[in-house]
Order: sequence, then C-alpha cells, then structure tokens
Amino acid sequence: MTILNILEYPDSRLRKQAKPVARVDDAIRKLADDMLETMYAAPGIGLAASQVNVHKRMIVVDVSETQDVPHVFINPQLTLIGELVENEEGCLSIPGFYEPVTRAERVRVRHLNCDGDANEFEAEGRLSVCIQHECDHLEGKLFVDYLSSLKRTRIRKKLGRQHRIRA
Ligand code: GNR
Ligand code: NI
Repeated sequence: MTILNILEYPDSRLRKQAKPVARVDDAIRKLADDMLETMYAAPGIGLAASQVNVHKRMIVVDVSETQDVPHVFINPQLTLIGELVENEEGCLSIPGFYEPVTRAERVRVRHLNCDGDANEFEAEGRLSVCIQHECDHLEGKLFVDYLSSLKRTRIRKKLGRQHRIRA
C-alpha cells in the first residue's frame, strides 16, 4: 500500500471534473486501498480521488471512531433526502480551516462496489455530510465555494502564501 500526496487549495487540479470509472479492475481496487491508507494516515474521515490527482469518480469514507468501517463508492450518484442541516466542515485539501456548510440531512448513494456490482447505500449524520463533501470534490467543488467570497479569498491568500514559502 502507498500513501498518496494530497493536493492543497488553491491548486487548480482540485477544480478538474472527474471521469466515470469504466471498469472495476485490480488497478481500481489498488487505488481504493491506497486512498483508504492515505485517508487514515492524514487522518481524515473521507477522501476523493480528485484530492490525490486521480480524476476518476471514486470516493472513500470512514466516520467511525475506531477507523475500521471503510466504505468505497465508485461512480457514486447521490439523491439528497430530508431537511437542510448546517455542520462545521473541514477538508484535507484546505488544512486548518473549519466553517459551517448547509447540506441535506440524508443521502441515497447509487454506486459500484469493489467487485464492480451496482449497489445502494443510505446515510445520515456525519456520514451523509462526508459523502456529499466527497462527491463535490469529483465536480471540482470545494467547501469554501459555499462561503462568502470574502472568507474564501482570505483562506486562498493564507494557503497560497504558505505554499509559496515552502516552494
Ligand atoms: O477529514 C475530513 N473531515 C471532515 C469534517 C467535516 C466535513 C467533511 C469532512 S471531509 C474531510 C476529509 C476530506 O477533505 N475529504 O475530502
Ligand atoms: Ni475534502
């Protein structure tokens, strides 16, 4: 297994549209394992392939306290259910910033599993928030896009500066 490098905002590669996975093969299963290892090492509760510069429609999540309930969703399609709820969100690609975002309280996820079989999954609570956050990544969308342009610009400038110092 391999820990992959996570792209950080404002890297323009985070804005790319991910393409559907055509076939679930060993390379896709290896990518799922590497994404899970990368997520656990970070540590985080979810990761989209886009964040590791692989622009395929694939996400992994694990919101359990014990980090031993991994979910892999390939070509996820969301149906949003229920009321809107506000939750604090963070992102491994936007380190150090946490802001409230409003999302649907529940989701249904149609997807392929690691065997390539069509499947459905329903989630609420933190798992629902996380799945919606990850699916946004596949569209090149980040949680800062829900904030005011003033807040977003402040975050972009702070993180942009840090990257230039490290470079
Ligand atoms: O680790 C993560 N925590 C988190 C907290 C609140 C809402 C969403 C998330 S997802 C984030 C990992 C990440 O950036 N996934 O894309
Ligand atoms: Ni994220």
